[in-house]
Amino acid sequence: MAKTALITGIGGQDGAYLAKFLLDLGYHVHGVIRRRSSGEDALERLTWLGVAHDLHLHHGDICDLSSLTRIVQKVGPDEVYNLAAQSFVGISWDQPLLTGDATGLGAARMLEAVRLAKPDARFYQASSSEMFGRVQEPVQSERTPFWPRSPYGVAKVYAHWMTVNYRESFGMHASSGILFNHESPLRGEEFVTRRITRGAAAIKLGLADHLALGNLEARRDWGHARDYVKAMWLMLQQDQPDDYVIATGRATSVREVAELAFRHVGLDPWKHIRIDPSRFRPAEVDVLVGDASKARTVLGWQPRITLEEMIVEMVEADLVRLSRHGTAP
Ligand code: NDP
Ligand code: GDR
Repeated sequence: MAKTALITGIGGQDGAYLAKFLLDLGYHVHGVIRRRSSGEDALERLTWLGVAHDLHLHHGDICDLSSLTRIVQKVGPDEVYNLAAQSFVGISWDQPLLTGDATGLGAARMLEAVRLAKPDARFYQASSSEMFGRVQEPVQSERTPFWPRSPYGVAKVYAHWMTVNYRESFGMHASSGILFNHESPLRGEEFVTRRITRGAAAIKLGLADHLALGNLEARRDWGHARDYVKAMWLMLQQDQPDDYVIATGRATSVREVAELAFRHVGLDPWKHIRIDPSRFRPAEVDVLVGDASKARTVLGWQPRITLEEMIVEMVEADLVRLSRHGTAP
């Protein structure tokens, strides 16, 4: 019999790819979306992937326990993926309480909704490499202690431990994926890879002449969202719930990503990139690189798409979108 999945944050980058992945497996896919005054925008990514009409969508908010409980009760999911969050690290210093509410307490609310309405559902929490922050080991694994460096990272640590706690306290099948950065053409426009690919495309098309960036020396372990949503699903197919690092094992600087994107369209990045000091963060995470050997051994998971392939895919998608709409970033 077809399984039923419920995804919070279904309109986001990962939610869209996960929805498509699960639909392709034959799941009934339900999602939680927030009410907006301009309704269509919430489905933009799902439309891009051609799945917007194959889903069951429910209005709810990760800050509103009663809506979440009602949705879980109504849907009766086999699997719940909690992806909803205020996910932008940069803004979490400006909105620390909202970030704590949505990104931290939001996970607790979702765990409560599942415990109350469908306690045997399997639960996935979107944890983050930002929890490692000021890294305590050069390569981070499930055993590396956390030292978050932003209100976002702090909120994710709370959500992570609540997931572990519900597993230990109530025997829930609750797993947490500690995912390192993952990108795609559906990445939000404020994140650095997308700023770079969109900026390179805009300059190439003559819609802009420069791109403002912050810290070029930050290094991240960048993978592709399409590869990473498969790891989420694999975690929920295991007999035992557990926590897994999902990463490529390769760190690359913002500077190098800019080189890749601009060179792809035949531009010299250093003629166009300007440093904007206001884009530096109050506390920076200098370098993150993950050890996903547990996921490789237990889940049989490994990344397929290289950073180079991903950046080309992103630049090409931005060229298409900007040519169509003709707007500057
Ligand atoms: P996005 O920002 O693209 O998506 C977040 C989703 O959460 C959006 O659909 C957003 O809805 C929704 N959301 C935000 N606030 C609320 C709320 N109050 N109630 C209901 N829904 C809400 O993030 P990603 O897809 O990139 O990431 C998915 C999850 O994984 C997030 O929890 C993120 O923190 C985490 N993560 C992401 C990583 C990455 O590199 N992408 C790495 C590690 C963890 P709306 O569109 O209405 O704003
Ligand atoms: P991150 O992603 O904070 O790692 O969080 P982001 O792309 O925002 O920043 C990565 C690094 O690039 C530097 N940087 C810039 N960042 C942005 N956004 N804009 C710029 O102009 C810019 N210039 C340099 C940043 O300082 C940083 O060091 C992402 C999110 O998806 C989180 O939700 C997720 O948990 C983590 O990845 C893993």
